[in-house]
Amino acid sequence: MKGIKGFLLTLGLLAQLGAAAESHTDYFKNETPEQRAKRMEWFNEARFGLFIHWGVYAVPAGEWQGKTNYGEWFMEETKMSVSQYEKFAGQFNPVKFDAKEWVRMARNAGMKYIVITSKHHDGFGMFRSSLTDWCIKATPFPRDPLKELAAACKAAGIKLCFYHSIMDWHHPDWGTRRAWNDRATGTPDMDRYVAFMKGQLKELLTGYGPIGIVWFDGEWEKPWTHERGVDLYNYVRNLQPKTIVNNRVGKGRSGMGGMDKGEGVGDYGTPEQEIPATGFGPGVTWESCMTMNGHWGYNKNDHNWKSAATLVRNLIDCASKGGNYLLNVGPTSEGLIPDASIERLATVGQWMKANHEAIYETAASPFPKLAWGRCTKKVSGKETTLYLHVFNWPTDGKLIVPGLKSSPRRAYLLADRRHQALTTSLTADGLCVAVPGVAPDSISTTVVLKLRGDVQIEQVGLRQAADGKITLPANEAKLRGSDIQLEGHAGEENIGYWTNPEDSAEWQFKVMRPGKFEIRGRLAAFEPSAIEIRVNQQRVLGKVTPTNDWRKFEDTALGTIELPVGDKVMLTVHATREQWRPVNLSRLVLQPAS
Ligand code: FHN
Repeated sequence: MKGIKGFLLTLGLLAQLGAAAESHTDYFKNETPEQRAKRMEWFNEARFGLFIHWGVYAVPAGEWQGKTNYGEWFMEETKMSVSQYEKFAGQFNPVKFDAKEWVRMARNAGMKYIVITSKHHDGFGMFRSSLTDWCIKATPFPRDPLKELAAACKAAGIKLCFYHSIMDWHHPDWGTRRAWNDRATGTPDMDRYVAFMKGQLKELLTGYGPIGIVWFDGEWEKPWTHERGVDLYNYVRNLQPKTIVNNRVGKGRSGMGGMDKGEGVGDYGTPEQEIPATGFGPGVTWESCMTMNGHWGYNKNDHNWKSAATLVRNLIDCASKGGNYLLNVGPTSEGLIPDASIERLATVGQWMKANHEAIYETAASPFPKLAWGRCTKKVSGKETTLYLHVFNWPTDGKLIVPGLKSSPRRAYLLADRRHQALTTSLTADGLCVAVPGVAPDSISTTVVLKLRGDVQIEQVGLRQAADGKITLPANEAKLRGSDIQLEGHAGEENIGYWTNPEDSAEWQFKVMRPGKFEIRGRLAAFEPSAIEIRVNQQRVLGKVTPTNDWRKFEDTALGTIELPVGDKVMLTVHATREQWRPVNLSRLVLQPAS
């Protein structure tokens, strides 16, 4: 691309930026918590957004020279020369792109905002930039997709947001120049790069209407610093004071967990491809972004799609921990969203149609953990509404809300238009809600509790249920060791990565009626294996039959064991040392032996 022209453009830019710098407010330092809370309100209420990774990397669609696992990191992973990669622009012609259709699909899925890649790490601008030719102008596509999305979002009341990569493999001035950047000349100059980036951000924040979030990424390389992050944060906020900026503008983010360690910049944390085990308490805002299959950008060979049920449960899981869910699609170079994504968003939308009240404008669950699902909460005046999201429906029709000591004035199924009253009773275990024998919604059924005044919740650990059964779910286990860890999606968690036979799992629970118990385990494995269950001196060896799929769990009888009465009975599960074959364990159920 033409150097001198670029240089002069940047010089012109520097002058403009000088001008822009005059009216500069240091939001990073001076914004009050109240002002921030007001600005973040829509985001905290929205809970659900669409992420769109779209760019020229959609042209090879993840495939090159026999390899099929590429995505938006195509240029970096193939080390293709920049001059060759630029040719993909000539093949990027999204004639089937329909902004209204994309926005309609997002809105019908229950999403309140859209975050689209205005520029990803390959530096390609998905808009008509006057600062470079390495943008949509280099394609045969005569339109500006971001302009059309801005109009469609405005018409539909959806917030448009821009993902923008700080790292730029294409720009000659990005500090860590790639050896395969055969277009770049001279010595990289980060100040000049930042001036260029600011110039494009000015185009994006002055030419496309109000932008809800500037979603930065690619901040991890050395050339980017905390100071540059603070400066960029303020620069963006001065262009659009109401906009929200994620924490990837600074250097505070600690890995995929996404939350800041030490000094951070930005308005909220960004876990990626994972949902935090617990929330971070009121006032800590976060948003978990996730792919629907294994790639962010379009990959025509990736059919490893999550189920719609998993996507709904992830959304509920995030909301129950006080966070947002940003779900990704990777459109094709023709401008189409993959059918598998469209189908899943439609199913999520059906669930949201009946249950959105239990997601939007809710706060985190008052219960540390719930074996059968999750909970979200709303408080208005003296009334507290608890939304119980039931993934694992009680086959005995008794839904126990552990530790809840307050009786609701009303209980009903949210999806039941007549809100027919459900009977409730207070038991030693907590509130018991009498529910239908079969789950009205297999993905997640919402039970609503309307409570007056202060809600009394006693922190109760695991305990023997009224029917004598003791359920030990994976997400209540204390895991000991190097590899063993909790994995899986909300409501489908299991103990996994159990490769080290030294690792173990333990539960503590209350037994009121001691005696002999049959042990049943829900397990998955690839080879025959065995686990050892211990209570005090007892050792029970449970044989595990292969299910040939780590996600395929089967109930297995593992033997019997004596349980004493006690508040903190400890049961541990160990690998059998000789010839240990890893297993996945989703729960143990101890049933009084007949
Ligand atoms: O490298 C990017 C990746 O391509 C994708 O954009 C994700 C989305 O959050 N972020 C980075 C990886 O952490």
